[in-house]
Amino acid sequence: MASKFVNGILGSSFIFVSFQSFKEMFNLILFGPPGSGKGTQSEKLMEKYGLKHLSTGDLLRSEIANKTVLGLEAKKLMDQGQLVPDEVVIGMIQSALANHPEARGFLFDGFPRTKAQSEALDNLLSKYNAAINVVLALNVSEEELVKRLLNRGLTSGRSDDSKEDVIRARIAEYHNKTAAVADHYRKFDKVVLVHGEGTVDDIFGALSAEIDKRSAA
Ligand code: B4P
Repeated sequence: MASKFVNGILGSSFIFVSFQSFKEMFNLILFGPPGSGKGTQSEKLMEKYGLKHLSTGDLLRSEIANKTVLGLEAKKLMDQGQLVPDEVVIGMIQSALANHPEARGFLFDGFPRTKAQSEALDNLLSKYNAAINVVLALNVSEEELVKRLLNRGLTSGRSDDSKEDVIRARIAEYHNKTAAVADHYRKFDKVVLVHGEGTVDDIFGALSAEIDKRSAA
């Protein structure tokens, strides 16, 4: 399955370019379980800080909308609440970084989601003399996550939001594979827990305060 995906991406959009170094970058990971508000807050943060927003969920949904081979294979996994293979999303992020040499920094939303993706991201950024500055982790209870995603499913048309068992499978996948991402960055003292329940504006205020502390330092 993974190699089929990799062939798809290598055959289509995988690009090799020479790396450009930009030392002043500020790179942020917005972290949390499905439905914790990563997409919602990313929209506001990229507008405020001028960061380039990279959402692997959006990139995958765009492949699905365009009915590419990669998108059709990804949809099968996403519809079961499973993660897409590491090689696929790492390839997408590599291309996206290479395509935005002008970026002041990146806001990674929904990536990395496994330990292997975290290590690959660190390696990619090091080629730009850059690193992750902070991981902002949204903390939301499971019942609130399920409620939000079922609610979004009423209007979004997203098949992975319409069934409670798929939503619970996504949350289980998060605990099984994605929680390791926070463990990885905790070793470097880069993880900050932010309460993710309350109004969108209050949560945005708390996230902004954490960024301001670090970007001013
Ligand atoms: P994603 O697209 O990353 O999305 P998500 O986890 O569903 O949601 P997010 O946390 O962004 O929540 P949102 O702001 O929208 O992933 C989808 C799938 O793609 C994954 O399951 C996986 O299969 C695949 N995938 C993606 N990246 C991958 C990777 N790196 N590796 C492998 N597979 C990958 O908020 C949700 C809802 O809550 C919205 O309706 C919003 O309006 C509402 N909401 C937000 N904040 C709120 C608040 N404060 N109060 C009340 N409601 C709120």
